[in-house]
Amino acid sequence: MVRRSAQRCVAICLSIVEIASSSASIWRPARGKLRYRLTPQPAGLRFVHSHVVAGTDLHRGAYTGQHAPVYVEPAHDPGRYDQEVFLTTHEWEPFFTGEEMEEEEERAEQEEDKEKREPAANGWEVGYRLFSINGRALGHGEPVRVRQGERVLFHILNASATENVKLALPGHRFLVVALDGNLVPTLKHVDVLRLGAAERIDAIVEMNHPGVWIFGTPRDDDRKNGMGVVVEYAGAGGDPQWVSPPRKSKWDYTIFGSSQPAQKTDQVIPMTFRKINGGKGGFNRWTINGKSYEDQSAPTKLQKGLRYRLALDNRTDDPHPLHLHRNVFELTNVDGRPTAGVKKDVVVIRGFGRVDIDFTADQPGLSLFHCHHQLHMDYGFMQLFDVV
Ligand SMILES: [Cu+2]
Repeated sequence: MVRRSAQRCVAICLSIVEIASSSASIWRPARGKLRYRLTPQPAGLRFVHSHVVAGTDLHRGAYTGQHAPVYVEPAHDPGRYDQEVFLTTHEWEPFFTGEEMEEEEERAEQEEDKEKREPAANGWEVGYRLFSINGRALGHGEPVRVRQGERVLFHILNASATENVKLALPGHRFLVVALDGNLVPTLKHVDVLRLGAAERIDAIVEMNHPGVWIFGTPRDDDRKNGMGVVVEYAGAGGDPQWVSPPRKSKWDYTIFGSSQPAQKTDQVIPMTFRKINGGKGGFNRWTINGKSYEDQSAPTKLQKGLRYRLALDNRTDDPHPLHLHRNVFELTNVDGRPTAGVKKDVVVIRGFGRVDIDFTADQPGLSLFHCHHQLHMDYGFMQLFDVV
């Protein structure tokens, strides 16, 4: 039984702000008001959301609608687009289920790792009845209105508590220009976008395929339950059309990387993630280097100014959207593929995957590292760093 607290926490994941609290989070009393000042930086697409612990209560924290995208406009913007459109995905009416919610494709990738699965039965997962973009189920909001020949800059945020999402727009490709608000070194076209919980993508679409289309998830059930928005060309009519994207459109962060080698690091910190299966009707617990958050005796100390590599090793069959507060990190290796220059604050590590992320410890004080999947975070998947 988790008791409802009279407090609410709103996390400011807006930017690298120095707020006199451990993880750039602020508490305010129920029905209270809070005013604070900050210098918006760095430029790019950011995410404000509740960081309250939900535990067994699916009406708290990131399960709720307490979220918003925030766009810090760059001081200099070449403006190579005709209009900007903000899209935020979210799921509603969550429920506990015994079924694993992973995607078919990810499950197939993990077939070979099956023998590594823990023997105890998997604990509760979270499913949803309704899906939305910008708070409306597909067909219930205003369409995105475009004209042929326009370049539309989409700012997309996955504000899910637990879900990774894929999005496609039939007949169109996305030119990805920024990930988590940070410009990518190599602009690339993709057919399908993938966003882990809390990830953001800025992508330009050239409107060169007139019609009325569904911009939505390729997962048929989720799209039918609302995960989509209509894109309508001026002068086009009829029902919105959906066409499944090409089958082999695998998401790969490294295609956006630079060919330059990554900067040298001063120290490597291995972080191994494991799951203690909760069994039928129980909750899985999560450990980092053998310890859940509540069993970690002290924050991991980092020395100010040094460049660190977190060598992330996922020994579980679930993908995890891993987030480090108050910092922007650089991806330097994804499942054995070296890369550089892709700067993010959330990275999805696939089941049994390995990712290296580098950052300079230039934010003094405490910063929280955690899985952005609410159920994982609430059941131990967190660790504090302390830059001294
Ligand atoms: Cu996780």
